[in-house]
Amino acid sequence: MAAKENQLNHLAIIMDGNGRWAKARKQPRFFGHQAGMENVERITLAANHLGIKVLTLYAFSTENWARPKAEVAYLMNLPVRFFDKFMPTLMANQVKVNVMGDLTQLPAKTRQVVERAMADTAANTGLVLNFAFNYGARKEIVGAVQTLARAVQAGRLAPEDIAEQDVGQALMTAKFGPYRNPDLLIRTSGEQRLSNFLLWQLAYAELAFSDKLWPDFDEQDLMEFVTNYQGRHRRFGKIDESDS
Ligand code: V0D
Repeated sequence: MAAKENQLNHLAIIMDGNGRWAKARKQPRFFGHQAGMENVERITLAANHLGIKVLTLYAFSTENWARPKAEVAYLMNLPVRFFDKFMPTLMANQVKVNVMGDLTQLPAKTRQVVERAMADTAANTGLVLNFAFNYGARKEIVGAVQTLARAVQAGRLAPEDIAEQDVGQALMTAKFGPYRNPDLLIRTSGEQRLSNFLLWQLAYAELAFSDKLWPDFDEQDLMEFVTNYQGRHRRFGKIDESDS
């Protein structure tokens, strides 16, 4: 059966406000990252129960290598801690893990843990939990352009035949098939910017902003945004979007 027009299949979230959350409690930044990490589990399970197919999460701090060394080291170790703590719950709920971004530049331990989590959950049939980690949209698009240029050089593709679908196919979201483009983007913490997140894939997405800081954004908030999306979308469900 075809998915309902107003079904939210792919939700993307920019998880912002963790540092501010910690500061408000007179705690160091990592305290906010820890609380933010715990909220990833809570929102993942809630999204799974709402029937969302793909949840893409972006902590745009990953891109920000200019942070103090100790903080970057702490952030790079978050996947290790995340999977240590939550893998049993992810398995019990059939959550499938994907990580998109430049994994080659990561510390060896981080890359191993990430690759192992993807392998261990590969057969799971529930929600796809997709982390954008060491990810930048422009970098992703440059990679797609390089893939297409190689196809042209090999004589498999003519420049004038390059279509939107070809670009979409060369992006890291291609593996999500019909769900490759987010239907809705939520950014927490009151900021209203894309910060180099999924520039191509968000072309037709609804954009929504919450003033809540990420550690405070709970199941109830998610439910409100999803319900609102479905309500708004019922009227526009007939408008067809590009499938690239
Ligand atoms: C820090 C809120 C889990 C944002 C969430 C550096 C601030 C907690 C992961 C994670 C972050 C990433 C990949 C993976 C498994 C888990 C994570 C970052 C930040 C980016 F395979 N939490 N988390 N990644 N924070």
